[in-house]
Amino acid sequence: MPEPASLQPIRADDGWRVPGIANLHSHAFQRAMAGLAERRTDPADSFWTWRETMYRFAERMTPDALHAVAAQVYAEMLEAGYTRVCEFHYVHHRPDGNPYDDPAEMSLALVAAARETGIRLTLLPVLYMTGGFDGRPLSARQRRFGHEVDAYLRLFEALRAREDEGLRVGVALHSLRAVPEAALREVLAALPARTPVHIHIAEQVGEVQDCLALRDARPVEWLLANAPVDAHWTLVHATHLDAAEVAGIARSGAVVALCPTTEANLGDGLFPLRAFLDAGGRWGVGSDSQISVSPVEELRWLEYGQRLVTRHRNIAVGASESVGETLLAGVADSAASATGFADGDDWLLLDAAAPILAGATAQDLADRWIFSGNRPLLREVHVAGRRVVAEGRHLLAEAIAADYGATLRRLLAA
Ligand code: NGQ
Ligand code: ZN
Repeated sequence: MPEPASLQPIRADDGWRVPGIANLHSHAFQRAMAGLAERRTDPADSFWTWRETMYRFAERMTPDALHAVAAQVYAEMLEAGYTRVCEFHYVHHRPDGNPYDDPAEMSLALVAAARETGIRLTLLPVLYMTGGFDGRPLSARQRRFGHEVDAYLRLFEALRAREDEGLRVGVALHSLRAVPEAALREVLAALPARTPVHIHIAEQVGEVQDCLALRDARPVEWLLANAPVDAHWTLVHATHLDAAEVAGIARSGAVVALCPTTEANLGDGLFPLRAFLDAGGRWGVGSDSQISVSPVEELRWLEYGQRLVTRHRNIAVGASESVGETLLAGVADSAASATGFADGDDWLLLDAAAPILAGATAQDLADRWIFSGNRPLLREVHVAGRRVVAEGRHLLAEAIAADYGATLRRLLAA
């Protein structure tokens, strides 16, 4: 694995230079429903009732709409300091479940949006086959997500043929709920070495219970015993872990993708961060449902969640006593293996003239950036030698927002 770019912030004439941040988990289309699932639909609202609302939004997505929504959210990601994004993409087919003439059409809408905005895209077409651990068929609303293994591998290969300096293609298994054991083995056996593999795992207590009932093991326990989990794997929301699972993930070298704002929004539960750090575990963050598109907010809440339950301060520390430095080192360390992109020369320029950074030094910059204020401090963002954000704004922000606005009004009227 290549060495990560230097983490030391560099003071330049016009600001502080820091490395770009990898977004390890995104469902771009969910940007269109951010803030629109905050009304009670049931006295016992939960992740599962939210999911029904989410499915209704997914149903409205067309290739053009997905392109407009993804361009908006990718531009927002760049403005916030994410320079690579892992897109966990499962809205593949027409709403009735039939493939588009080109089965890659929805995927290509995401590729086009990434290219326009300049973000590096790790596209993870999702394998989604069943509606639960019991193998029940997909519901009507899930049908546009589904593939048989052969068709899935054809999609994967077609996308992989397009890889270039801005695009990597990996594999996503939606979850153990959605991918039967035989299919999991068949897909893994067909992959080229070093393909990034991502999976949703153990986000909800309900899925831990179902997995125990049907497979006699907890999801992470089952996965570690039945799949060749290594540093190319990313376990998304490994929220519910026992001590053996914490140690097992750390030993495997896999990365855990944590999405603290989404996990809070959906009422998932709290990841055992301190135990995982003690075990030497690797982790990164993701914007997931896009209710927040800000690595600063994800990192802040990763730490704050721990403070609230332990009633202590400064939990995420390691080689450094600084929480900000430890958090930024964590996301930098996992980025290359989770995204498949070497740590390149992507960098951010923080506004040295911002009052929040008055008198800053290389030693306190990370803590000030992550733990104070609400105004984005980014002036510029550079990806692969191209400046894509200037004075805090994506260079195409206006046109992209106009297209997004028109698209959203259409979607909401439908
Ligand atoms: C998703 N999102 O695929 O968008 C999931 C919800 C599921 C998160 N897990 C659906 N945050 O897990 O079945
Ligand atoms: Zn997800």
